[in-house]
Amino acid sequence: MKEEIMKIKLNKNKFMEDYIENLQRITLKNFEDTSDKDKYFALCDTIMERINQEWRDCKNKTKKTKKAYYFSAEFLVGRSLGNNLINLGIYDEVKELLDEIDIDFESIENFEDDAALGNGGLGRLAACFMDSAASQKIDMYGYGVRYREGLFKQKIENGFQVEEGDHWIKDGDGWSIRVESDSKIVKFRDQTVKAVPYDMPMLGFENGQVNTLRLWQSEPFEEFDFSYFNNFQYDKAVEEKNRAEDITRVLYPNDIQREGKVLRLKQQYFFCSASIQDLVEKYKKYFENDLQFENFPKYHVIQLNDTHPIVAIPELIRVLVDENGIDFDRAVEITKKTFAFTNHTVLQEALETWPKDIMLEVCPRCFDIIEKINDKLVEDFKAKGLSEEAIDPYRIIRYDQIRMANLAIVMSISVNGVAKLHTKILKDDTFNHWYKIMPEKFNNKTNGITPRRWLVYSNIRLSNFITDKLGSDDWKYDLNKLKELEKYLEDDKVLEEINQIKYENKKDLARYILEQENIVINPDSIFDIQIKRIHEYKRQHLNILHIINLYHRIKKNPDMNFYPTTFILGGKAAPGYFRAKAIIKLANEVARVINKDPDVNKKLKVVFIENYRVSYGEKLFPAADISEQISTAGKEASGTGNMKFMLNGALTLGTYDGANIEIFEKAGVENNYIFGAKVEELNSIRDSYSPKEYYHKNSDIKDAVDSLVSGELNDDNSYMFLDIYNSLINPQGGEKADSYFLLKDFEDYKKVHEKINEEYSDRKTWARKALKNIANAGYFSSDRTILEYAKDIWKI
Ligand code: GFP
Repeated sequence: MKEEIMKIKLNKNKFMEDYIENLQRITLKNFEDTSDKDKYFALCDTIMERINQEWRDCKNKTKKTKKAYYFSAEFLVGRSLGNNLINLGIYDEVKELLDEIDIDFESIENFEDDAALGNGGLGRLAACFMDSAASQKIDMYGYGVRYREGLFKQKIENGFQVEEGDHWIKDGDGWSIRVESDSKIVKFRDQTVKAVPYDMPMLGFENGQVNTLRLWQSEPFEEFDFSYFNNFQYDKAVEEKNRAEDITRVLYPNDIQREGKVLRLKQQYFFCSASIQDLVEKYKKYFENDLQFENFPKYHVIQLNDTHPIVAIPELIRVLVDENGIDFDRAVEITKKTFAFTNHTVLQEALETWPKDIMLEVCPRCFDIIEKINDKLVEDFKAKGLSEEAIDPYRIIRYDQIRMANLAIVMSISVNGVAKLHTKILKDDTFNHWYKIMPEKFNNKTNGITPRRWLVYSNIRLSNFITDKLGSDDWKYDLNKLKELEKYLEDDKVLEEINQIKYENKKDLARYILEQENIVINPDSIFDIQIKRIHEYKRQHLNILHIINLYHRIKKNPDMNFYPTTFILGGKAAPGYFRAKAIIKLANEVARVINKDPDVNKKLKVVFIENYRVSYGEKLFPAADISEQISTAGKEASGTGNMKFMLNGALTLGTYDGANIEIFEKAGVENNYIFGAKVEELNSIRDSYSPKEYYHKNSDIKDAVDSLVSGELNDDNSYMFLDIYNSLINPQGGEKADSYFLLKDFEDYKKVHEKINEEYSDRKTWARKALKNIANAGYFSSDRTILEYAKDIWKI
């Protein structure tokens, strides 16, 4: 790999000349009069110019080879500037050059809004895969949606989450090229729109490869209706334009009501249809003289990132049959060889189903096609002698609901989970009926993260340390090389350095948190961090309940032996998810009470960071001592934050869940903190579990749970804390009490915290454990994951 490196050569004088010229050209101003924002955009421009030739070469060089297409409704890219410079191998040089003309890189970097085109793990995984595919020279195109508004911006007002729009491209978009000439027409039953592609370059790490992420934007054919306008009907004149633009206006439109559901399916169909048309059109062009659609799967493999893009399956059949005259059965056979499906969760609510009437309203022809596939499936089962009842779990359409996962499983070459345990659960439980009849399709691809963004870029100190200790930066190309760091496990000086790096990172984070949240935190305390989407199964409320009880214990016993700890939480709640919002309010309220209490606030601090996002994560992961990964066993498919923490030398405090298990395997259980019931145990007690028993038997649990309703914590009459209380021990309306087993795991969680608190003071042993984690994080590189997809599934 190293031999192939072709750092984009930086002719420093030319670069600066171009940069200043671009800056003046795009602003029509003299250098002195330009703003920091101008400077940011001019830098994007200059870099885009530099890579343009490589990009075109990559797009054109390999037309007649098999490529992978990653279809995903989410790409949580974050910021691109720093990462692109790292991947081009010119980060330090450009920083220095800017410095010479008094431009502070960090301040202009802050003008880049995160491209938050995703919710969490699934979307961020897609972004890591784009980075890794390019870095491994795998030809992989991403296809998705160019939402005008990304994931909402989270404001915390009086402890409550308030959502604000996130118009991330309002000032421009330095990293996309609008390729008007590749626009497509997408037809819905009631509306026809133009899909315009915006291409973003995905740069390989110092290897000259530039892949493409193509995001589609929905536009009208006419900007406005002249005759309405002329007749003073101004709203009416732009009605069609607004309807077209609504389709890609916002990520995850609220879909509590039917209109929202229709819009969501429209988004899915919109980007899938445009992408499929794009592929088929190009195929016809390149294979003009040798056009056989039977060969389509030889050149294309489409990886479906969860259920959202599954409608691409009937869409390919539609395009083949209706627009290219292929016979239906042949089209089905071709399609079956083209798709592969990744599942990311076993939570039933996330396995999408579409009501028949909604699909008929959005894309009726897709419904016809799905119905035919379903009929054939049912017929085949009947021919094999299966009863109606035995066929039920396999049906794609049942009670007028279209079960998208079933469609994907029937129509794909591969079905994969995203961590060992998750894949096992898919096989043994969620999709067991399918696994029994087509075991060969099922496989595991444990997730990964890109070490470029999550270490080289975001933790420069640690990155330099590793290069220094290993004598080269080969590890950036092959993360398994980190293993060699183990030779320093007994080297006191090196262990001291590890602690020092962490300490410096913690000081940086403390400064940032002071700036952003106006809270003073002590870098000498333990930084215990839980950052992720807020969801009951992720159990942020277990963390908070524990903090409440800890607070009470310190209050009662001020001399208790306790290493000062800062608990940091962050994450967004889905706008319609009341209880997740209650958890945010609770975190903020607990922080308020504790942080203002002079009896404890030297020992205990709690911070709920506002608007957690990729670029905030880049500051948090490098500074963590403890990585909280405390989901109910069996519920977190993989997790990827856990990997980012590990790579940055935090120890995992986690349950036996998702990829935590593999982290423990690689880094050693003794170097992490494991607690809680395993999935087998939870399965065996599910019906008999009584959280009340735990509540009555354990005074700490009672103490924490009661504080939700004792008046000590104020939820401003929102009844949010009562709702959490009820969910745990006093369930309402048929809900099961404590379905995520917080009270069952509480005591164990408390004990493991005590252990951490005690062991942290042995700084040398701690550093050794951190080093063990870093040295064994190589497996969790998304380079490894993407190579597995390429080899096992895509065969490219
Ligand atoms: C989902 C799953 C995670 C998994 C990611 C990526 O992400 O366990 O790591 O997909 O496969 F739940 P979230 O929606 O939880 O962020």
